[in-house]
Amino acid sequence: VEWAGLFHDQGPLYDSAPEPTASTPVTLTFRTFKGDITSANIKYYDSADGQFHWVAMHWAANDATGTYDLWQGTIPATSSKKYYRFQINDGTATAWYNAAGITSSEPSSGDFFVIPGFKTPSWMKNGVMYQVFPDRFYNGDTGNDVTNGAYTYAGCATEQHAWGTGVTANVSGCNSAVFFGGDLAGVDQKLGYIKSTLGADIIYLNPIFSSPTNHKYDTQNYYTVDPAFGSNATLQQLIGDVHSASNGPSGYIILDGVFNHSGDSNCWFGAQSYDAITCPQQGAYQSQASPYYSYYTFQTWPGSYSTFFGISSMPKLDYGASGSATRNQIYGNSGSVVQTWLEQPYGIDGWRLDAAQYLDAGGNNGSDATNHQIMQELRTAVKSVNPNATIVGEYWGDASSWLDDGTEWDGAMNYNGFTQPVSEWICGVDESGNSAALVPSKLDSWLLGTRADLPIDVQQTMTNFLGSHDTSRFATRCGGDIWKTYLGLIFQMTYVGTPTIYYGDEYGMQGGADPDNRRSFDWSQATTSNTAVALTQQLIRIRNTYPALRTGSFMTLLTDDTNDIYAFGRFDQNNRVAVVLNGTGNTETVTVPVYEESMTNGSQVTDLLTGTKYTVSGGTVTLSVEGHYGAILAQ
Ligand code: ARE
Ligand code: CA
Repeated sequence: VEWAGLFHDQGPLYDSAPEPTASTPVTLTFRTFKGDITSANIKYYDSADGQFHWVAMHWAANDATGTYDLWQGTIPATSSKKYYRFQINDGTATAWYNAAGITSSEPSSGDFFVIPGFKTPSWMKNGVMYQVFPDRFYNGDTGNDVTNGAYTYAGCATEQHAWGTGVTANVSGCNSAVFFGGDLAGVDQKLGYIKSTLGADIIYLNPIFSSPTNHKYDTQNYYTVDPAFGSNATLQQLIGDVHSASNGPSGYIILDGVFNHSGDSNCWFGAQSYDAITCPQQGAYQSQASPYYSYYTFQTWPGSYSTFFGISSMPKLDYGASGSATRNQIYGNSGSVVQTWLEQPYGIDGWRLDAAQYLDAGGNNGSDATNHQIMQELRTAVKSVNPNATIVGEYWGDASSWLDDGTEWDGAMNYNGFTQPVSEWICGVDESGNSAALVPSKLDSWLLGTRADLPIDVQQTMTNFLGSHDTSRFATRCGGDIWKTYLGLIFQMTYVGTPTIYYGDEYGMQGGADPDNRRSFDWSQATTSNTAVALTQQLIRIRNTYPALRTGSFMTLLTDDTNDIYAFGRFDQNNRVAVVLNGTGNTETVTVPVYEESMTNGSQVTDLLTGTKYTVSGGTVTLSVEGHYGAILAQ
């Protein structure tokens, strides 16, 4: 069996029903070199009977170039989850093929998923996300700014900094008390930049509910927008304007759901206060008779309690058993925290779940049956308000246990399957800045392996970002070379998953680790006369024009470790695109084997970035690609 000819994925040309229902049969197409094999079989595991089943495939057609045979077989429709792999025989040898790759002996993991009834929101697959850290994006209302010494919290007096100055506090340990004045009115006023200029249509806001710190991960009140960011009415206005088509494409908005812990100033807890809020009842820290006592876990009351990472201002919520007061409060019914913001009059489009792996009972830190049960209940709550709303989990490793059976999250922040490998390839360091170089073949197998862990619908809604509010800035990690940002942007906008721009990354904003990764946005850069911003705009337009870049197949075309070139195909019924990325600093001449995605000899392809046209010959395209740049060849 010639391994180089074998291909299948769950793209539209190879899978008749990537989102099957219980009544949809799934017809699979498998590619081999022409005349190479004598038989092929689908072997699938059906969770309904716990057995493997075989489907003999039949020859169906040749591809457009005449280079390949296409074989087909059908998995019958039922409501149960199934996992499939292929067995390929040429009369003497056998090969096995599944999402994790090709092997000569039968694999025991890495099968493709069939999950009847499961689908992720199509707006997540087809959109581009823009992440805003509200205090640092734009000051739309100076009337709500936090001034110097407005209050003292956790021993830190608030500090008001002028836009564009450093993010570090005067008093060490008080970084979270530094305020620049950005707010929701500011995001609203700049929707034209996000939606029209850049073309992004999904806004993800870091926490906005009332809290004493600039990052607001220590929630005082889950039902109130922080006064420094505006009011609930400002949020309602912003949501309406995001949804509206009057300032760019009609869009979507997701909020940061910080449900592992509250702040210690929350009335439920009541250990610290910093403003004039009077709590109607005593919190768990103040009285064991508090109605909220069961919301937290005390080892010894009141001084010793479970927290997020030992941070006393972030007491951990105790989710108890199904139906507990805490679960009801956070997501149990209409009027719970999760549901309130999904419901009218607000109508957000989903939640990013902070520290999602840790939600648990009894002060435990998750990754067990209770955490998964909570996530399933939370999903049910979200979808009961809006089946089209999304859930994006925060997890830095392999998140597949929350994603592989369609009952918990719709996607996750893709540190593991995008940020980390891309950073190592382009910058030569990992997301924490430690030296780690990656060659294209290793990059490719990393990406393949992480995709293989996930159902296709989830692959397409993993959020792919170059950096976040928890990592150093991509531009800084890459040593300040703006060309590496160009390459990162091209990769991000052509890869599988929801591209996510952390505000400022579109112009190469600099910054080290937290808090330096949260500098105030430089509005003088936010114009298409900035080359990176113009490129971002161009790339988003290209992505929006070619569905193949969003929901098409992904096929590796070239991993050239010597010349540091990585090329892959994205294609569907209507378009074939070949993306060529140059990891070196020099212009290189590259020959890419495009016959692999059935581009025929003599046909023309256009580099969508430069407009240059090339002709396919000998099954390849030869082109020149600038250093730390790329080409997007489309047919
Ligand atoms: C602040 C200071 C820090 C200081 C810390 C402790 O800025 O310099 O070290 O206080 O005093 C929020 C704020 C932070 C703040 C923090 C604590 O944004 O600025 O830090 O609260 O007050 C792990 C968690 C993951 C978490 C990251 C940061 O698993 O959930 O650490 N990310 C979320 C948010 C954060 C937020 C919180 C959680 C808390 O996105 O912004 O912090 O609500 C490996 C591990 C991961 C680990 C990761 C990073 O990959 O596998 O589990 O993530 O490293 O450490
Ligand atoms: Ca303000």
